[in-house]
Amino acid sequence: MVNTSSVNTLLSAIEDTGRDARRGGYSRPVYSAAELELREWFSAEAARRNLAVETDRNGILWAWWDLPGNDPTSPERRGALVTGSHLDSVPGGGAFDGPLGVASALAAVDLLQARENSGSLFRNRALAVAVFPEEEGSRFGVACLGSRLLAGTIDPRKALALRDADGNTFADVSRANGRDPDAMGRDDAVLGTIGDFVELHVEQGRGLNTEEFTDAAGHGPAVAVGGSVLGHGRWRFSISGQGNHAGTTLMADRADPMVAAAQLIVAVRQTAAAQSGARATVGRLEPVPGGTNVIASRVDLWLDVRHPDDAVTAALVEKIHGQAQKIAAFEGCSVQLTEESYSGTVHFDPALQRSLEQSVARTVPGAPVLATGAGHDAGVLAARVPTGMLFVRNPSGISHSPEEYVEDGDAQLGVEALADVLQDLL
Ligand code: HGY
Ligand code: MN
Ligand code: MN
Repeated sequence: MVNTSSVNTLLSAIEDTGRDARRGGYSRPVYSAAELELREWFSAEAARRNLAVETDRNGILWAWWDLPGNDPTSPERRGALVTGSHLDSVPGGGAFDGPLGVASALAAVDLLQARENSGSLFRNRALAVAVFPEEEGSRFGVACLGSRLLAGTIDPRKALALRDADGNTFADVSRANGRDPDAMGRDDAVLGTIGDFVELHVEQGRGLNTEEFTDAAGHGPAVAVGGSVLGHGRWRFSISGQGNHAGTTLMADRADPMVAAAQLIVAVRQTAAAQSGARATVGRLEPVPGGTNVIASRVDLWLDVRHPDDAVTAALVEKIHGQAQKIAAFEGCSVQLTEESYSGTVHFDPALQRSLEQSVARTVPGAPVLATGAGHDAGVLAARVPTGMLFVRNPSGISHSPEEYVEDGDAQLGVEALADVLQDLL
């Protein structure tokens, strides 16, 4: 009998991996020592469950629970059921964004294997737990890089040329971690093994915690079914001015890109606040050279814009670009805009969503269907295979922060709901 471990035990085993003393929380960029340690942890936990662990050409980890008698070396895995999520994090991220989905998948396998051993589960297809690299895009700048490569929704040449803050290309780092960059990109053989993909994820936002679903005593459904993923993109503004000395340059003689950047950030907030349903954020700004006594010569800043209607997102970016040009000109600077990534709004497969609603209702009656404002690999893979999501209640809704949190009991309910979902789909 495989010694099962609860999702909370699984998560506590990695609670010290990749802690960020300066930012708080965790910094686990793809292929960093921390993320590699998490890959080792995952592979060991999968092996303990007799899952066959493989890494595909794009660096995606697959842990296979093949059908009884299937030879894992040459199985007919077409149309398998896949669950999982990611292990990489944003800088200073929380403990649950990604790992909750991976740990819950492993804990759900425990429940399913116990049900099969007791004769209450019959499977007619294989199950795999997948771990997608660079979901956050924290190291190479494009979110869901692994699933985009698999799905063929990013040009591999563009992906492989992406550079991290130290100038390493994704190609070099992938090669250093055992990949062949020339083989990376859309993988129809792997896509053919995915019949359905279901991702469990910590809720990011307060959907489950609104009065609509939770009473004054805090009682309400701990799990929701995903309905859609908000369209979202990332754009880089490079504002160039005149680098100079902070002490010898009179105020009237300056072309300071930092001042232009500051005005642009305020304009971004005002523009988004005026458009219902829009979210726009500048969370990252890099002055060059970045000295205390130096007027910057250039400032790069990154814009994240999201809205349910892709046309509105495009119009917002266009408007912000116009504002940036005016502001830069006024400051004697120039500005360049580059789109780094974009994913349109995705509605999950309706039939799969209905199946998830029915299965989840057994463990979590009244579980609602919620949209999410966060991007996910399930949103990217929806372009190629039926995908669905489950969200587990996060009391504060805070995410991409050390304060992200899930109650142990809710995490366990999430595992039971996921196990029921997987059992019904198997
Ligand atoms: O940015 C996102 O929404 C996701 O967390 N990568
Ligand atoms: Mn995230
Ligand atoms: Mn995530």
